[in-house]
Amino acid sequence: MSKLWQARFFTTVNHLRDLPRTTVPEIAFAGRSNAGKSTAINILCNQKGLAFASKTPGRTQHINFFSIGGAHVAMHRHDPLNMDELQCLVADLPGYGYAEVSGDAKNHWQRLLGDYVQRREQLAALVLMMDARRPFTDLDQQMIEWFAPTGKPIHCILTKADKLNRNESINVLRQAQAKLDSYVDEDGEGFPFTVQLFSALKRIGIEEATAKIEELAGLADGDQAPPPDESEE
Ligand SMILES: Nc1nc2c(ncn2[C@@H]2O[C@H](COP(=O)(O)OP(=O)(O)OP(=O)(O)O)[C@@H](O)[C@H]2O)c(=O)[nH]1
Ligand SMILES: [Mg+2]
Repeated sequence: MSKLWQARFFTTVNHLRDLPRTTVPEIAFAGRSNAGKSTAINILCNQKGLAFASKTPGRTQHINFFSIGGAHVAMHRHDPLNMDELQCLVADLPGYGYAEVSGDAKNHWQRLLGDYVQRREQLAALVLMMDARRPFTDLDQQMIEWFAPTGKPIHCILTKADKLNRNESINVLRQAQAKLDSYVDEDGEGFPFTVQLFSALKRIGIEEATAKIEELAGLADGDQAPPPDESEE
């Protein structure tokens, strides 16, 4: 059983000043609206209604945080002792690129996103969810360029792989890896960027994503967290 299965709703944030004053590592799920972020969080946490997933794009407009460890403790900012058991936070970021959202709201959350990914020290890694049929849109690349200078890992998850046949899947994965390898810093060094295929519908890539996220969140380390038992998933 994965540690992610312990996830509980923690808090919703609409302004950077309200970010939780926690120090545990955070893993943030970013991606275009409708890419499948909330659906993937629900699957990975093995809880149907945890992150709101819907057929109406643009529904996740705030940053929703979920906690791992300290499972029954919601955020009490004035009572940090309650957070002793907290091990990690998972953030479901507002989807971007939803054309029908008006100017102000769009600007608000694009700024919220940009500032959060660039400045949040606790953010350990970004999980970038992209529809496998059209990965690396301009806004996805913007996200990568915002985050790359932090030197932290990005794990790309190509969602809805059930829409591709076997050959298409192989090609998309290969092209995505090549695209990620093409990012280099001023010294020509690559970045810690990885990629995989995923389908919530056909349950493709769940174990791979779980293992990667646990590793990035520091949940897979030695004594505090036994390694996930593959046979139970
Ligand atoms: N075929 C298929 N559809 C999926 C998959 N994952 C999600 N969907 C569908 O894609 C739509 C959007 O999924 P969400 O999880 O709400 O997307 P989101 O990225 O959270 O969207 P926002 O909250 O708007 O940012 C829903 O209709 C899901 O049922 C998948 O693996 N395969
Ligand atoms: Mg969502």
